[in-house]
Amino acid sequence: MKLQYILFIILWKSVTIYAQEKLIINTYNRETTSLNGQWKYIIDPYENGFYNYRYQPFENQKEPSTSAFFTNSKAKKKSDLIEYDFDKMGSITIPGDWNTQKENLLYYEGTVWFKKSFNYNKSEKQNRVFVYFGASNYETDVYLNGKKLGKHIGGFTPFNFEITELLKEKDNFLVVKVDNKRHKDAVPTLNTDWWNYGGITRDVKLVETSEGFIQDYFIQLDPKDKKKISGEITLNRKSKKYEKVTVNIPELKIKETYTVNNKGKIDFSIASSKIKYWSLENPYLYSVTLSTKDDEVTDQIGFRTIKTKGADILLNDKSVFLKGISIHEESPVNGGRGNSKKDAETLLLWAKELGCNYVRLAHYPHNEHMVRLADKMGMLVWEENPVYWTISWDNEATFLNAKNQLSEVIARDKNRASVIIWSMANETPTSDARNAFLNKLATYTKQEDPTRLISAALEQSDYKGNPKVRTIHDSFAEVVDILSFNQYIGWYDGGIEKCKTISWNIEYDKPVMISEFGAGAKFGLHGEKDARWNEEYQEYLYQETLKMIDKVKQLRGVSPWVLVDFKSPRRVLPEIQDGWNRKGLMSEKGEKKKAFYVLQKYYNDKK
Ligand code: GCB
Repeated sequence: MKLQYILFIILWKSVTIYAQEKLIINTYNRETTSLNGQWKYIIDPYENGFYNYRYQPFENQKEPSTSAFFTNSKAKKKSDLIEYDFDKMGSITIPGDWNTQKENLLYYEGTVWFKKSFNYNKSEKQNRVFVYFGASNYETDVYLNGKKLGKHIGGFTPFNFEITELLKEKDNFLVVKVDNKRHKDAVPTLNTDWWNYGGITRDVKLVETSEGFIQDYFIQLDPKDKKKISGEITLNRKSKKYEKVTVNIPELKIKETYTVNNKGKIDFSIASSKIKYWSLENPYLYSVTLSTKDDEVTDQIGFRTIKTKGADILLNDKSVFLKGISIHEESPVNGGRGNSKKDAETLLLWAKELGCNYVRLAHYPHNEHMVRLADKMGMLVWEENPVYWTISWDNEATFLNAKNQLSEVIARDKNRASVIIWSMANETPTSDARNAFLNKLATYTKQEDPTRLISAALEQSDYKGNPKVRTIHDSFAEVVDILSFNQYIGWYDGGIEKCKTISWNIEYDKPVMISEFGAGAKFGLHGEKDARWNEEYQEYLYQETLKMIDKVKQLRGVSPWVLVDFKSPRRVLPEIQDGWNRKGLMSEKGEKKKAFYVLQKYYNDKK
């Protein structure tokens, strides 16, 4: 009985936490109203605006006290006691992390409240309106006009709430509580090697839709037949009058109308012999328009296949070597969490200059501009779930959280031709609980998207106790389509000379990818190649590592660590690190270190 009760509570908790409204995809191509700009904010380390002095949440009260910050109350009479006032507070730019905008918040981990007031006129009376967040780190509670819309957990994926009933023409106030405290059971967990930027870090917008609208679709080349475009489309409809959906790809002279089933869904498959495939040389995107009686949405979609065969990765049935680089989502030159189109463009152009045809977006989903631009540029992409190092593998809520974050990035990016790999995790220590956790994530991913490859950045180890021969000893290697692993021989594992002594025995007939290797170097620091932090050390390590990994016969890709130096509180060495992980091939200001040219040459020479 007791156990049943506990199970019920766990289930109830997980359902209440994760029962999210379904994502509206492709808000990028819809008419939206931006709520970006200046927002008022209150720093609230004790969560005084959320709990009363008995630590009971105000939102559980029938009529929340005016002390609750989400009520945005004002003293009306001189006798009123209200101990806050958003409108008298300072402003902060949204989207944007708080750490780099406010000096006193550089290391802050806790709650900040944000408030935006706005007026809104719907274009049609019966229309619906949603508020959409590109991402906000980490735990987000959203309120409109004093009423709770919902909660979102996870720092790097989009979410939305319907606000049709609460929205007024004048004086709406949207209050958002964001808490970036780290937790052992969270995803990621307490320990990472990147800055825990807090705040509303991506765009906020209002999406106005008709009563029945196209919420979601997954349109791609039929993985089994390159002469067919297939897909599914889901409507969100209040009434059954939305019955038909038209798929229009003018360039292919495709225009077909379908009737939805009782769940508001259609599945379709259309033959066409004239499809120009999306490729690295010609990243061709078709304009695909979906329409109902009064909704229309267009997307730019590339059609390609991605598979593996033995040790080969096949893009449109042709073998490809992934010339990659790992990237963190930091704004080049300006610093802080990156978000803008310009940030994406700078990073991807640097990767292109390096000779890359592929990027590993580490260690969490990056913003949508990155993948959209990769689609246009013909750059392949690895997207990663922030299951990093030591997650609470036994905790069901942690699993549901990881799964939910993964589901949101898949929902957002499943129509992007550039995205070829969903990565489950990074450097996770093997154990039964971890294996079960990752297996469940992989099974779920294959169900959601059977058209892409699965991987995870694993770790290597000695082969049968011999430190000179390295292998992968991890049962998750059986599950992945691409066998990726990180290795730091010459940096964390001995000196550079060691690279010359290592050989590999990897017994899988799968493509192998080295998802990380690297060395720290401070831009402008020159000297002996055996002295750490010199650019020459990093240069030499790249030379020796590339020779060493070329001995892996199944090697089909590399994404060294990392394109640009990035901020990390773990990196405290004065005069060298000063809060920066220095493994970038470029400094945080975009200056190229010597190793940049080593990798560039390797990629340029590689077939
Ligand atoms: C790793 C991690 C990465 C770190 C890097 C380092 O293996 O995957 O997140 O930043 O090493 O610099 O130590």
